[in-house]
Amino acid sequence: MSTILEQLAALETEALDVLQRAETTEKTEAWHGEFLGRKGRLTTILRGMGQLSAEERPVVGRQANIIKTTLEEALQKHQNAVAQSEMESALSAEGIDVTLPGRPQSLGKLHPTTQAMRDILDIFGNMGFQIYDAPEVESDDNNFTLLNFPPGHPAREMQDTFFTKDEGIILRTHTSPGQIRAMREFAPEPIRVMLPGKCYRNEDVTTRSEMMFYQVEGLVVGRKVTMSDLKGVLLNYANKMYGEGRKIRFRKAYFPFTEPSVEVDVSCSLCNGEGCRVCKYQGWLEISGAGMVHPVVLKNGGYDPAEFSGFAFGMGIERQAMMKRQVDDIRYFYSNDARFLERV
Ligand code: FA5
Repeated sequence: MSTILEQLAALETEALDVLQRAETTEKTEAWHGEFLGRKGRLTTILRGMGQLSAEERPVVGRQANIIKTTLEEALQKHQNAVAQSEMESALSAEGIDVTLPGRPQSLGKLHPTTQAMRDILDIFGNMGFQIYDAPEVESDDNNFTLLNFPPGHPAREMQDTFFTKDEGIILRTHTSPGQIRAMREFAPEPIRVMLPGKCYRNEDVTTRSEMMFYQVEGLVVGRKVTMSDLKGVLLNYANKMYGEGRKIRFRKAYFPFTEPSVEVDVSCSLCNGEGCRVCKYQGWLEISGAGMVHPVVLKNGGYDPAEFSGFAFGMGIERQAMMKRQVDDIRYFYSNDARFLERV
């Protein structure tokens, strides 16, 4: 009898020891099979009870039951602990650290041409100008003839033109043909409009020139519109666009549709007119062509030049954006390089 009791005691010690080292549910199940299962080691020992006497059997049987209960309870406790720790490690593996900062989302931004156009239209909008939309595919008449470029006039060569298959229909080379459209719509009422949009010129592409670019045209017609009004409007624009304290200057120029005609410069905002790399050491940057609307154009628009006068100006949007954001090559604008578009 004592050998069976010894075997039982040894089994209990070993089983409890092995159980402590069973770290997974799988291992605890294997432990159960090995020690307590139908073919397990406890059953195997108890098979030897057949050889015991009738007095010995209940003693051994009681002891075997005590050990079985002890082992089952130990298993239950250990299984709970293993399940708990397995759950904790699964949770921490999948876990979300709510204290981490969020990942920044890239929102995209407006194209620099759109930004410049909006800035410009905002400034003139505050001066009471309305936006007037005119088409990019234009008649030769509106683009040239009615703007006082007679057929064969050498000034037509100033703007290399893209023609269409249709006789007399071209891609507009500037926004000025919109002047004729606006005047014909509103005459004889006074007008104050901005005409934004794309223009096309069959030119070599260089750091300063594209074949497709944007302009915005300003046009004011009324009974007493003067050159000083033009200067006041453009000075106010220059201060709003390039910062307070800007000066402007007019240089004499030639456009067939304005008389007198000028090129308008703004004092460089970077060097304050001292001269620097951006203004090519001139102290001035060109912002616009401008002038008083030519009497022939007023007449073509439906106004009596004896009674009405007007001024007009036309500026290149990319060139304004280049000056404001210090971009040195116009070709970046439409080459779709995201690095440029993100930077400016
Ligand atoms: C004109 O187009 C006139 N219609 C402007 C005007 C309007 C004068 C009203 C008087 C009254 P010009 O050809 O200079 O003028 O062009 C005006 C501006 O358009 C230029 O100063 C420049 O900023 C821009 N521009 C002209 N050609 C290109 C080009 N190929 N690429 C980019 N910008 C251009």
